Amino acid sequence: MRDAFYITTPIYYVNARPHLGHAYTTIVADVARRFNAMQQKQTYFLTGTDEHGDKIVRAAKKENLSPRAYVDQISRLYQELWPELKISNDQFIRTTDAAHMAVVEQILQKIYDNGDIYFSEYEGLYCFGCERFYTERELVDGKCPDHQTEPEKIKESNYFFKMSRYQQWLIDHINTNPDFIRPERYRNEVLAFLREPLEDLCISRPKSRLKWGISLPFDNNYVTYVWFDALINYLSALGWPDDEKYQKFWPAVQHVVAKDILKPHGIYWPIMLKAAGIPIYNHLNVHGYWNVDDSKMSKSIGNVVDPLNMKNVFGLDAFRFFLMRDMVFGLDSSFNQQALVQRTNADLANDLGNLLSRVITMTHKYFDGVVPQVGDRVEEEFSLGLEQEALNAISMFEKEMANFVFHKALMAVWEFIGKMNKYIDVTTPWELAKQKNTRKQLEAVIYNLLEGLRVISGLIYPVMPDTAQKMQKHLGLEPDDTFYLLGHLRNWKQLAPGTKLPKSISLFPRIDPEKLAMPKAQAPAKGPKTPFKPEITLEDFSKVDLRVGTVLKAEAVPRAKKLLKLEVDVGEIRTIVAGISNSYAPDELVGKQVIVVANLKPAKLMGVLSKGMLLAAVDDQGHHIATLDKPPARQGTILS
Ligand code: ME8
Repeated sequence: MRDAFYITTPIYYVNARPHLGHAYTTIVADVARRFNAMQQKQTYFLTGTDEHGDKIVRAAKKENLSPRAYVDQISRLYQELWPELKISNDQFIRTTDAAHMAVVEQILQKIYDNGDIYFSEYEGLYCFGCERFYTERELVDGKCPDHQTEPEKIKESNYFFKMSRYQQWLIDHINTNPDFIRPERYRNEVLAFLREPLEDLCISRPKSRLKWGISLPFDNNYVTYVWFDALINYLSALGWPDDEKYQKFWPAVQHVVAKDILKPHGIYWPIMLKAAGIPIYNHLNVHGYWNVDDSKMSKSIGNVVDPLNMKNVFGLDAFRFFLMRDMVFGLDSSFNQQALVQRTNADLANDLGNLLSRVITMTHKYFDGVVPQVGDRVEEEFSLGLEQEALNAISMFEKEMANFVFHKALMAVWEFIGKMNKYIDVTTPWELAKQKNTRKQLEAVIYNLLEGLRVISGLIYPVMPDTAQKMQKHLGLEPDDTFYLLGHLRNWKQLAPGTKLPKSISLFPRIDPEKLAMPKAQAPAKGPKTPFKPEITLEDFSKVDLRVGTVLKAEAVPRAKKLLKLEVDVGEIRTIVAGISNSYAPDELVGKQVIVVANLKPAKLMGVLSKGMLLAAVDDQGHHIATLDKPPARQGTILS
């Protein structure tokens, strides 16, 4: 039986549109799947969306949609994006799928029956953004480290999962399986966390507070905590416990996640599996964060990278290559378009593209575009170890890919590309072509180069599937999946002499950074457009007093969910209350120049008198404050 390989991405929350970070993780999983298929494993690839919980209910409310309609809308964006990025997932799971919900109930019941779930009253610090309780120790300056907001103290009766019972078991499991969590820095992080006593996990939410979730099978007054529900997707997708898929692919599973969700995957999940008597997953592969131009990607900064834009501007394979080549898996990386242009021009247009076009052009020039015959003796003499170099590159590539060290796997391929160029320089085919008696040598050299290109086309396949296929066609091969098998790539002399090759084309045209049309804005959100309002005259418009202001102070309005109280200098100091705290932390606003409607009739909001209003755009990502193209401008300047 062929070895099995099952790869998963996180199931993404449907409270935001897909961005660069989601695309990266999903491309990593796709590359890993394709690579494992090259090793002739039987593969299964799962991705999907996480659709329950408070966060989703709040996002739906903001859009004036029912949770159901809202999750359908955003989940669709993910489902439509993946084929555009050539993601080869076998399944797209949604936590609102009936089959998934049934499995969550079964597993909860199993753990409950085993005595690992108990009912208790609990008072603790709850972060509504994270939908979880925090311990004092986990807070930074008394605030949630992710949301920079102070958690609220709440008291509730809830169901708890006895994680503490399995703490020593998990430590032992990690110690005896050193690459269970990789790279090592994240394994160490989990072990460091496990040095402190593990608290039991609250796995329920009372329906009085949250209805949008999976009911606990043993108490209908509660829904399941969203993480307990979400993690089980990895099992429910395979039809646990009886389906053939489950038998085949579990526990040959590898999860891919970023560092933000290390704890649920590195601690809750293995303990949940252990408590339910289910074998533990093979590996947790954890990557770092993509920042953009060295800042955290954020809606409020407006630097969120849309993967479809990147595909449209740079081409899909250049985008995929850049992500895999530039990020050291496990560390943070900075995304910027100049680096993408440089990488594309140097590695793809120059190194790879030129090599292909050079060799194909020579084949046309010296052999009318036909793969030459090779004899045995001269071939030996003129091989100069190229076949061995190819084998070395394949071995290095295989080792690094298997360990998720993608940048090094690609470096091995590019080292071989360098060797190919050197081979051309040393054998000087143009000199061999000048003399009749070196025809046999010329045949051997061109044949070897074409073979080297065949190996390269196979090795780039997981990262750049389209380019691999284009290269195959140029080598006179019919696109065929068996072509990528590592076993085939290791066999030299696969190209059939006599095959007529198509004329060369440029694989990757050089990008001129000057001429690049970078889209500034994201693609407009799908969904119903707001109709335009009735016409007004200039006179009507001139009644609105729009002023430039600078935010001097910002703070949350106590007990208000969305309101921030701002002090804004518009030539005089005004207090303005704005409903934007879902999109902006107070600190982000201080110092910003904003546009203020200065003559709006004052209004009291949650006891605070607001004298004016900020202009902001609102879409499904939240608020985007209108500001000046070239700040600073003088406070109080009139806009016209
Ligand atoms: O956490 N750089 O969903 P989520 C790299 N629903 N990767 C990034 C990234 C960035 N800047 N931003 C996001 C959830 N990601 C849960 C998961 S799984 C059972 C439940 C990627 O939508 C990365 O993979 O917040 C990260 O772990 C994931 O998106 C978080 O996605």
